[in-house]
Amino acid sequence: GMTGAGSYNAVSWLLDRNVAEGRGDKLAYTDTVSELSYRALQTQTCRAANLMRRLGVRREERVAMIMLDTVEFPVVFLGAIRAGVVPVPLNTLLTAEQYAYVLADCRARVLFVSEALYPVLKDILSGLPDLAHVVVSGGDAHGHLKLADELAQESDACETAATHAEEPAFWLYSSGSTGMPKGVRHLHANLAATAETYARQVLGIREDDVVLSAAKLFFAYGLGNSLTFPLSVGATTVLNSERPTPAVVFKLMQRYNPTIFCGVPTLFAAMLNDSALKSEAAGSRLRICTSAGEALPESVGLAWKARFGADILDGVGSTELLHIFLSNAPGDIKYGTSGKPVPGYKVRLVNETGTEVADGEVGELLVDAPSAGEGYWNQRSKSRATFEGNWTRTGDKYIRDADGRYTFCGRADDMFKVSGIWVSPFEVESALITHPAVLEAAVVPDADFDGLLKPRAYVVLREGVAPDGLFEALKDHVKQKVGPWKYPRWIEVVPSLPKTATGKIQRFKLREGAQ
Ligand code: 3SK
Repeated sequence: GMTGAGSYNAVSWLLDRNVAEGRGDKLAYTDTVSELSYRALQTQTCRAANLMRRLGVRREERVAMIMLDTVEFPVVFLGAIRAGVVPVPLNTLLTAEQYAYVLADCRARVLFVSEALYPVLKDILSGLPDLAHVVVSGGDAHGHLKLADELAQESDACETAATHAEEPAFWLYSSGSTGMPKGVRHLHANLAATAETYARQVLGIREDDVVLSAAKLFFAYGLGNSLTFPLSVGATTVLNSERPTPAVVFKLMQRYNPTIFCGVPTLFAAMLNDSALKSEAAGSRLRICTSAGEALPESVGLAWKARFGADILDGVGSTELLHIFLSNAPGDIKYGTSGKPVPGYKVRLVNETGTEVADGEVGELLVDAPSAGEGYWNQRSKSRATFEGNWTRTGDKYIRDADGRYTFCGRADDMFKVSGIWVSPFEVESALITHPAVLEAAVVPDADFDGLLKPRAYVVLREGVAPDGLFEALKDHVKQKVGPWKYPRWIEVVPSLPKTATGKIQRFKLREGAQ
């Protein structure tokens, strides 16, 4: 077993097993520039583990990663875990101040950084007393160590640390809707827990799959899609270091013909609207797609299925729980819902007093997850508020129907009452985007002349739409779709919506602007 006194290192299970079972020559990764077979990935991670030790990093210490999605990412991430060192992959889009906070918070001993991302860091590195080395991947090393040169000095032979299944293997920072990011400590056993539940039993990933994920490896969603899941079955992963625009994704689809594509709703919608969609070859081998980050509108799921013949499995996960715990399943899809609990996960909907609510009533979603993080680093009260024994609070409001399917109603703190009746911003947004003029929408409460809360909408229009007479049409549209009191009293056209790193709309930012 994975628990108890015996040792368990996630890299033995995820990676070494592939070589032991005869998949050494199979392609594990391509990033359009470099390729790594399973055997090459095994030896490179051994070199990386040796490098960690040579640089003086001890077991349980953290190394930070600010790296683009290239083949060096799995080498450093799995190399650290092999050495019993704890990698902390960080969002590649943070500001210098956010990096200064997070690097100090996790006390990184070594920072692995892609050369293209170095400029934002150069002024903060001297203010980090725990940081002993910077290792730069690709291009100029800027006076620091160069990853390729350092790996080249190391031996292919290494010792895999005899870690415990229940010790922290890596951390992920959770952005949340407010406050500084919090470091979630994830255990060695958590990787296999997501692979054996969602990936195997819902997604049905197989050895012959070729996976392409728009979500990057530093996100929990991308880490599962592009590392845990494909390695767990010996499949092949295409990594994309660029921003995943429709044009970039279509080009990769044409070149590599993935069988699984993992996207987010905004991207699926943008791809369906893009002129590159006409390229016939793209997506011809797709057998299934996944969506997370925010709820997938029904219209997008149906249009995608009609164009590509592949379903999108909409699911919900979190950084705290590592991957998806509620999902639609092949052959059991209801677009517009988040589906049912993933096998191995239990969910509950509770009211403010902690009592379970009946079908058809809104409650906060709690999850009993085999892949839950151990807690937030150095955040006792936030850990206690989120990780309640076996149950993890998600902060998401859901409703369950008689078939046991769950539908998203908004963040616990985004709901508001109009005329004494709860309004889910998400419900009004969903109605707005069924109007042909609207690409995206966000709804927040705002006070009217009488100081009473009413919905205010921010909309991103589709290309070429003229706003004349549009606002009245949108108000009527919402009244008809979801009820007369829910229509947005004010509508503003914006070029884009503020979103978290995982694609969730940051309504709190819009609320601050509104009130
Ligand atoms: O945003 C999600 O639904 C998600 C899915 C998988 C892993 C992590 C997250 C945040």
